[in-house]
Amino acid sequence: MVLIRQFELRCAQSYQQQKIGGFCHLYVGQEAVAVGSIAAVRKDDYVITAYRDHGHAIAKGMDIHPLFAELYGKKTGCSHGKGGSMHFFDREKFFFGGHAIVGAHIPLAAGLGWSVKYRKEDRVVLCYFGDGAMNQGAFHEALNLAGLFKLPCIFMVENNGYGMGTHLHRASAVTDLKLRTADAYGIPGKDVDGMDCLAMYKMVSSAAEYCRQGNGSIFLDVKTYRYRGHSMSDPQKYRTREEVAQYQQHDPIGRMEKYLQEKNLIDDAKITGIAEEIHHQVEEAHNRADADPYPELDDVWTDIYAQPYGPYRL
Ligand SMILES: Cc1ncc(C[n+]2csc(CCOP(=O)(O)OP(=O)(O)O)c2C)c(N)n1
Ligand SMILES: [Mg+2]
Repeated sequence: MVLIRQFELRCAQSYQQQKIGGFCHLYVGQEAVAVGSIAAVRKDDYVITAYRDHGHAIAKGMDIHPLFAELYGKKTGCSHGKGGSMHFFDREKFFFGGHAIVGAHIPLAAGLGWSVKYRKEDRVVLCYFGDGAMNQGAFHEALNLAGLFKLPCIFMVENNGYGMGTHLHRASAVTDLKLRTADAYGIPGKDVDGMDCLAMYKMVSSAAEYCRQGNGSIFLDVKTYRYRGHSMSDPQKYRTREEVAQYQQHDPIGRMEKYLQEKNLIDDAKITGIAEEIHHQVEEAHNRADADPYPELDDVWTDIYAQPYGPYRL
């Protein structure tokens, strides 16, 4: 969680220095969701998410150098510098993105679930999306099929209360989100505190067990909060500073530190040591990515079709 937090604070700085092109949506405040849930499953389980994807990529074990490089549009980026912040991807680590179109990856998660079932594997698919995505048609189409075919998917809404500047209560007729999947698609749902890493870990551990036993999908309404704006260019006029400060009192990193201190598993020196070590790691990766080369002009033709230069250019 500390690595994700520091990586993203560096991103914010780099964005202001105009090193990052395009959109950049920070995950600050939501770290416990990705970390607690991904720690609860195996390395060969699938993870797929939307555009607020930095935390999931890091929690899934991606090295931060190719992530910085991707943000800076460099050839060494995980998507060769052509995807940017919203399109982190690592097939070998079973991290299937990073998707910019709201709700569009949820059918892909169902597809991954279908492949697991077809191959008779016991993997699970962790699929994350925002509260705004739950009103997209793609969400409903995907959950209908996941419910029908009993696909091994854990669908997690990272319910941070807002879709851009619109509060959930102004966008959804039914705001107890788990009610929307149980009766409609036969997918049972639970609420979970997304500011609590251990709560996430426990909930996803049992959900994964449920899926691996062939019982079908699970839906989790994960209550969380983003401290930063929707993207880097959000003036945040739709909420007060007091509201943000209230959630920051339940900060997932602070809560974990307190828990570990109460159990005598960590002390102040160790906490400072972790922060310093991660600071060096982040600076080193950033500097390396900053010095890396941009893609060649010819790279504009690659990564479009399965064939290196596509069917039209041999
Ligand atoms: C199909 C589609 N419509 C609109 C947008 C523009 N858009 C980008 S993010 C967003 C809000 C989504 O909010 P939510 O799903 O709650 O995710 P959060 O940003 O809170 O993580 C919108 C409307 C888009 N990317 N795709
Ligand atoms: Mg949201």
